[in-house]
Amino acid sequence: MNTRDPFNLRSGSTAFSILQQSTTRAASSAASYTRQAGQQALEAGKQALEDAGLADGMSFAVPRNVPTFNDPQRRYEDSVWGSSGRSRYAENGHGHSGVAEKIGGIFGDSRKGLPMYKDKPYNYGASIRRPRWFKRKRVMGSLLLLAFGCFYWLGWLSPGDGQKPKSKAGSTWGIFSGQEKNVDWEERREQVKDAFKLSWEAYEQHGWGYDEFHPVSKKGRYMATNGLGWIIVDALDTMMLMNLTKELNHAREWISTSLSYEKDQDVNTFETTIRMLGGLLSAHYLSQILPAFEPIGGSPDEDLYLEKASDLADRLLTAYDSPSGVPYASVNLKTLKGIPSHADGGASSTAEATSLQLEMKYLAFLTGETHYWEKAEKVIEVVDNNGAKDGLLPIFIYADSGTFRGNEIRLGSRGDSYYEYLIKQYHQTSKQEPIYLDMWKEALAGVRKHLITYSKPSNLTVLAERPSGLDGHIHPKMDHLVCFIPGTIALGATGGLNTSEAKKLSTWGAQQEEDMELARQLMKTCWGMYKATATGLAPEIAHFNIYDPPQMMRHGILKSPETLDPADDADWKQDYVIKPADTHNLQRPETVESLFYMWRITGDEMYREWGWEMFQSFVKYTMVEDGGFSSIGNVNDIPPSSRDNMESFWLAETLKYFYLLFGPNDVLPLDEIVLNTEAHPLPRFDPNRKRLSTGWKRIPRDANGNLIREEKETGTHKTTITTTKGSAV
Ligand code: DMJ
Repeated sequence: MNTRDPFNLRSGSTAFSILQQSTTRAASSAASYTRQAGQQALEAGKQALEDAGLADGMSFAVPRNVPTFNDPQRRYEDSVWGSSGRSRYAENGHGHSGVAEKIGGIFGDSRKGLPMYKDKPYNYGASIRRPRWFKRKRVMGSLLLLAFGCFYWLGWLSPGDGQKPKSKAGSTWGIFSGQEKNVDWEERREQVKDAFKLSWEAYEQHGWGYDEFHPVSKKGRYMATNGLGWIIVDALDTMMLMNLTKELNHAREWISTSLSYEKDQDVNTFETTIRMLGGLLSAHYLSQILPAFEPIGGSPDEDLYLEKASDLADRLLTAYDSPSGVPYASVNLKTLKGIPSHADGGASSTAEATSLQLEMKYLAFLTGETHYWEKAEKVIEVVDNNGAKDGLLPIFIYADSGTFRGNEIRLGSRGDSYYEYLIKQYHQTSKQEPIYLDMWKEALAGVRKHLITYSKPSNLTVLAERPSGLDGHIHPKMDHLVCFIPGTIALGATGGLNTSEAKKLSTWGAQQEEDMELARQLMKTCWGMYKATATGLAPEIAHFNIYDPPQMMRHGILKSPETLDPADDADWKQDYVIKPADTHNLQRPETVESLFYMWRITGDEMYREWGWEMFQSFVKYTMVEDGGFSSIGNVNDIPPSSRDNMESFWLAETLKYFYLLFGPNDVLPLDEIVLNTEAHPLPRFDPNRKRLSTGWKRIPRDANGNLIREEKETGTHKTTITTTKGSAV
């Protein structure tokens, strides 16, 4: 039985009311916090200026001493994340952590006295490199400190006096935004951490080592003898970001002593790659750049994460040994044999076959082993050589022939992450592989042309499906899975920069503006999937009422309401149709994932507020009373029935994205990393440093998008191969 109850679920009050109270508390304390923090910033700023010999002539005197707090956890966070350190309230609610102390971590030696992680530096040169955002901390710290002091001096950080904030929420950017609206985002972020801790504690207590966890029945299940680390490995990097050292040590010990991939077990090639390989690689990456997790030499398993990753990747790579190079759906970890899918005529899912590249390419970069790179990129070449029209791919592909099965097109299940990995591959290799940008642009243009339609009566933007190919009818359905797309479109438009920076680039233009608008509209539709239900949680799938004939985006853009009216009888709710089979919620991450990108990229605080509403709904309706969180059966039932299952992506993705959404923007800057499709952060790198480069070229297309192949016999004569035909609608 869990004893911790941060959301006070067991007190008789609802979690929601407790959250409301804590929100109010946080808001009222924000005023005194900002005043005190501003004062401390000035003190620290003066100290810094004095240290630099610049403070002569300042007309005011401030005490040189600032409060000191000795909690090691707080010292760690303050120093690791620099400007990102949250305010740490003392037990009695007073005595906020000094900004100066946080900034001390930037200026001073942050390593002393840190909780050390028993590992050693990994000696592949590239991986030891600190990312730019880490190196920039001192400079950023100085600038932020001065800016903070100035804002305080100008009275902009004085919400306690009842004055309105001086700038609009929509234009906010960075650490001050929450304070302007009296919202303590750090407090909210801390609540996400509490939700993670509750989930983890329940798992540790009742499901430790199991790959599945059922928090209501308090049981677990192995997917293979003694487990594959499905939940533990997937959660590693979230624990690192949250600095949960005790929990992380336990996980690491289990990986070191209990995890073996030498198992006569069939596993799904894609899921094992994105969750396990991705989880190990990101744990390796973060352990290189976060001081508290930096490896220390000498222990027998000093390169634990990377060794496990290489071992696993070698096994997974045998799935690619098909006649075409497209991986089989599954692979046996011991016999090293690829296994065709038992369904779908043996075809692999297209998304699954094409969302393995970020992981394999990073491993190739780390180890210098080019075969990881070559096998993964070969898949994309084979897929692209099918010449799918307008960059939109059928959702099944045969591993034996490398050709598509059927012509069903969607960006939901089985289609989704193919598109995501196009733009992310371009970013991962620091824009050295324009081929993937080309493919991304083609696909996004295809989406606009064939898949974007409008709902009625409110003209919400819908990314629909084409179950019979581009010539067939449009099916106005969106899996929740599609909701990764607003964030990915925004990421593609700005490269991960916020729009104010991206707009200064020569590459910015009308297309990027249009892309951002499409991202905003789709974000609203995904948000509506939550707002339209009784619990405030999205169903697994939403259908839409659309016009007859469908109003396609290519016929003209329709205007929708700026905001979604929360009233029960609001018109826009008629646009959504939730079918009985689709009412469950698996605590999926895609919408909060997109909110995170949209917040970082636009700086519009509305996206954070939407995320906060969502988070409260998750707490209210998916928390299990005596421990953990579970997916639910029906988003329109109050209270909803529990499905008694906690997916690993709840820890790996959903809570991580909430945590990042409510946290500071300098943690994992989007222009320096890529997140794999399971939310595992990997660094961007220059492939030339390891002599890695794109090993293929696209077959040219004619004006209609058909492949132009050169006939081998003559070597000169060109033949147009007509591929899938255009759309009829
Ligand atoms: C995750 O495993 C990944 O995000 C994947 O791309 C899609 N499905 C789940 C989450 O919904």
